[in-house]
Amino acid sequence: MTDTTETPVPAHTPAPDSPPPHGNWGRWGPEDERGALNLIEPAGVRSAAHEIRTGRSYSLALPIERGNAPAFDFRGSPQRLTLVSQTDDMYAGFEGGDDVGSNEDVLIIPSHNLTHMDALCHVQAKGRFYNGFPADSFRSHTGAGRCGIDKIGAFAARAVLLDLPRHFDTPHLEGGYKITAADLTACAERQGVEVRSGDVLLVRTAYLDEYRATVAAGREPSFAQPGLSLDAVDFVRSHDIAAVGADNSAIECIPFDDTFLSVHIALLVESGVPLLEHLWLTDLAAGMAEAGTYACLLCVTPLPVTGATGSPINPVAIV
Ligand code: UVW
Repeated sequence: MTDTTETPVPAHTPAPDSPPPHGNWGRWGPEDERGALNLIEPAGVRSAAHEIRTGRSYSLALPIERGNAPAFDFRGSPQRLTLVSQTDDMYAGFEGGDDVGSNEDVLIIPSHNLTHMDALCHVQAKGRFYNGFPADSFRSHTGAGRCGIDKIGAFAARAVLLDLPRHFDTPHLEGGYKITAADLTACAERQGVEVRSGDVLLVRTAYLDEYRATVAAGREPSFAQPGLSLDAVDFVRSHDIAAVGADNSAIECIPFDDTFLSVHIALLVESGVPLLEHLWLTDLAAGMAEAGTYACLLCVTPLPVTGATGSPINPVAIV
């Protein structure tokens, strides 16, 4: 883990320009680094617990191995390296250790590769992170001085799943499809689920199903992905969503809507809404359809790595 003991946290220089007009800068105070997660109220979590119907738990994480999701080349693949094994006699010399062995490994997992959470420092725009923190509060040696994943903490919340392929009666949304606010509203209405302030919004596109099937068949997956358009950001903001998750690589559609990383900028930077990416939502969607509910209790536990820009996660949804 990075040693941060000798580097002071950079002072918060107020943004020189006016804050984004529709965002959340200043809403929870000038020093806030948790953003829209502040919207999660204990009463909402209790109500989610009361909505549990079957008591079944669903992991939303992909297996951590090569080939399960697309990744930029610079991120590399996850690696499990054996550190010692029972063949290494590492306890020789310890009293009673001659007949005892153990196995240990080292895990190298890029923080933005498989199922993961983006911290609010992951993307900057015009030199600013969420709440106007300066982009140079991130340093190569120490990582994020502001808005790192360690500022998020573990959380539980009410979550709502919007299953768009089911809504549109299609196996998966097409690559590049731009999900709109109207799509999300219509899907929620059809599913009969109320979206409330402080909810985590889970958007299923079935992109990962299609990606994995394509790779398994030895074909080249398409670069294009379905995902949120800039228009859908209005749905997130108007419902005061605490975090957004999806079964694609970047929450947003690829090619990007309008400009590069436009939805990342609107959600992470302007609104302080953290992102949960490469979620496996297919088993949860089937379980919810069977249970006749699209709301659940969701527990998310990013690793508290000081200064990290994101973390692998294994979210658990209880239906
Ligand atoms: C980018 O899209 C830049 O990263 P992530 O996939 O972690 O959101």
